[in-house]
Amino acid sequence: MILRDAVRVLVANWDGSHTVPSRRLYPHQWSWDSAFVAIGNARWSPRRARAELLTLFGAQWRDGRVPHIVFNPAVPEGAYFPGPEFWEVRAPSGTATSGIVQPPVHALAAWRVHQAAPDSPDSRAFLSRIYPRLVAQQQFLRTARRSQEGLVSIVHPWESGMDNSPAWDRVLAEVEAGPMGAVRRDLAHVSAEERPTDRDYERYAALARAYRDTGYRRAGAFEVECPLFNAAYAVAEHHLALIAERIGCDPEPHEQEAAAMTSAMVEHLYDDGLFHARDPRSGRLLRSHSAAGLVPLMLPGLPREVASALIGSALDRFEVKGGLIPSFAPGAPEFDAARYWRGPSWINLTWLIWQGLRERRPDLGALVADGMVRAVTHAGFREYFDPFTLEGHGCRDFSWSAALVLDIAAEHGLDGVPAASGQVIQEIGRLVEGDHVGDHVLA
Ligand code: 2M8
Repeated sequence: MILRDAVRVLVANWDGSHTVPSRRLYPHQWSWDSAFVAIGNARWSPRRARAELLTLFGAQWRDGRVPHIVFNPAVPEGAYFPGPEFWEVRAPSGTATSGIVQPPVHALAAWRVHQAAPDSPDSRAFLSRIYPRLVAQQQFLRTARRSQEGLVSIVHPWESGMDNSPAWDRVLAEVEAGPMGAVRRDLAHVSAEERPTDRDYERYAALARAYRDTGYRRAGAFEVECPLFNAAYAVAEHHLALIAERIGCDPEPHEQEAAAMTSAMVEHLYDDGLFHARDPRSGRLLRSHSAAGLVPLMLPGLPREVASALIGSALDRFEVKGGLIPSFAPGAPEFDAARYWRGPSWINLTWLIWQGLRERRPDLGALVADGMVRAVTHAGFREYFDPFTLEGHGCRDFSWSAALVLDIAAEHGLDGVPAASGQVIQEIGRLVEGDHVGDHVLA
């Protein structure tokens, strides 16, 4: 049964205080993966979900940045490239980390984790503990990454989470690719046709090295304002407002910040039915057909006509009626149904767009929720899926695919049975494993 199997994947990928995205391909803790994992774990073990986020924020830097990878010292250097020796940096806690970030979906996750057990004193204490850290995470982006137009930029394709999206091709083509200086570990686990090319990897390594050599301060050849990243930032402010209210702080500044970001996005990133990335240096829009451009549907303050146009694009350009949302529009020449972020459907990206769709178009929301469940039922908890055949790609037993299905089951139901929610998942969690985890992190 799908829910039991999902919990099993999450239990198998748990490392005592956090969850690895995949045992073999990604053997450390990743930033936005942990947020999605916490959203799913909250459904059967709020305790474990709280530990997941607190472990990640335990590696937060003094400037507020939350590194995109927190390295597990027990895992050998050669297990993942680029590992700690490449990044050459430690968090104040002493833990080795990377020096770049990922989309800030963590305030949303923290609120969901709280909502799973809203009356528990542990849950309230968790909110009070994590709130200042989430605020510092946003503060880092405002201080280090904000342009005059009020948008925040990313300095590496890995920061987008959608690493080799065709949306980055033009900017990446300008990056001088030196030798990688290491052996790629990913190809030992996943077929080369489903991963970025060597050329991509050389450029990723060159960009990360250049940023590292400025002390992780100055952007190099890659600096873009990504619609997914900026939408995540605004959504974070909305959730910080909810959290602030709950713990007796002032929600108003967060609401204002969310509204300001929403307006800046509409003014500078929106064009003709889709949000696009922008080059902050030239002010030019980097038009593409990336599904990142649909993620702003999550913004509650989006003007109605913009939301309707996005839904139109979801239907026409992304063929959302099929149930799964491709990461890149199938009609575009760069579309590739099997290669990493160049076309396949990902559960986390589809889930984010689903958040915006289900409020505005419950019929499409239901279709997409069923689509995600159908994909994992057909192919297992794969990393990504062919949007049309549902064939699974990338690694197996992938954490966020498992976690978010638990959330979908709780919110939407499974096989048209809404009662799949709540208690059933908790019961399965209890059967699969006891809840005595992460005590050292929560203490
Ligand atoms: C992928 O990215 C990493 C680099 O961060 C990689 O390819 O090695 C992306 O899908 C990213 O979004 C994700 O967080 C990470 C771990 O699942 O894997």
